[in-house]
Amino acid sequence: MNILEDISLNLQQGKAKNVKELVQKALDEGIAAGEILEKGLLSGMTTVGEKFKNNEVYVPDVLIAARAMKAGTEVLRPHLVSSGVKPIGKVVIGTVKGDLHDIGKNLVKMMMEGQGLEVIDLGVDVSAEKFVQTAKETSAQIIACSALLTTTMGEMKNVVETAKAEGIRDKVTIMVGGAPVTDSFCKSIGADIYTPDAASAAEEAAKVCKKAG
Ligand code: B1M
Repeated sequence: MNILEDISLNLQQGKAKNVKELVQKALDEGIAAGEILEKGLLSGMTTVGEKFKNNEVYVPDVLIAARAMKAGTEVLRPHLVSSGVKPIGKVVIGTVKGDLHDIGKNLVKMMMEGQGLEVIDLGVDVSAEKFVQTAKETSAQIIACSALLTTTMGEMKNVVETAKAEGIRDKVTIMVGGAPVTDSFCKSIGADIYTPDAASAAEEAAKVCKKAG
């Protein structure tokens, strides 16, 4: 078994300490941070998701796998995030109201920071009012909403509507993403940009800020 498969397996088993050590070992061996993320951590999490869907593992198993994922991404963080550079723009990010999934959102945040953006992280279960109020107060160029549940993705429409009601719709770009979200959903709710993954979200956000600034 290669080290990336080993990371994936240990993540599936929720062995946070092993995951942390293996990620560091992989970095020391010269494997790129992006490859460790994709082929080790994300691959393990995808398997956990499939097993969860098939009732082969349950919520507590998913939680400990998520904890191992976090431990691994923390080791990768310095390799994905550039430091000491003047931010090119400001993003308010969060997982929408009613939704507690934050692994994807945290990755988007990390990648955006890597693109030189300042990211204000509101965490999970964030109301439309909170997204808009914070964007208003901080003059952020972008609101980035993540949702993992089909039952919560509709909350993104409230973000768009609240931004209109608060008079900032023309000043802020609203980005949406998360497993159930699609480009056609993005268009149907009047949001601006849908991206399928964290890296493309960060690239698009950087483009928006470079254009504005
Ligand atoms: Co939940 N969960 N979960 N869960 N969970 C899913 C999402 C589910 C698909 C599992 C399944 O049935 N196969 C399912 C949703 C079904 C649906 O809505 N159709 C589900 C369910 C049902 C639930 C509960 C209702 C279970 C229950 O209690 N019975 C419950 C809901 C709680 C709540 O939120 N209110 C629940 C709870 C949990 C845990 C707490 C146990 C845990 C979350 C821990 C945490 O996040 N801290 C959890 C997990 C881990 C998952 C799975 C297994 C993995 C999600 C994940 O982190 N993936 C997930 C199954 C799956 O996705 N395969 C599942 C890795 C992550 C990197 O991917 O977040 O998609 P993702 O992010 C991607 C892209 O989507 C994108 O970038 C990332 C990759 O580059 N992206 C963006 C994300 N946000 C973006 C924003 C952007 C752009 C791109 O622009 C702004």
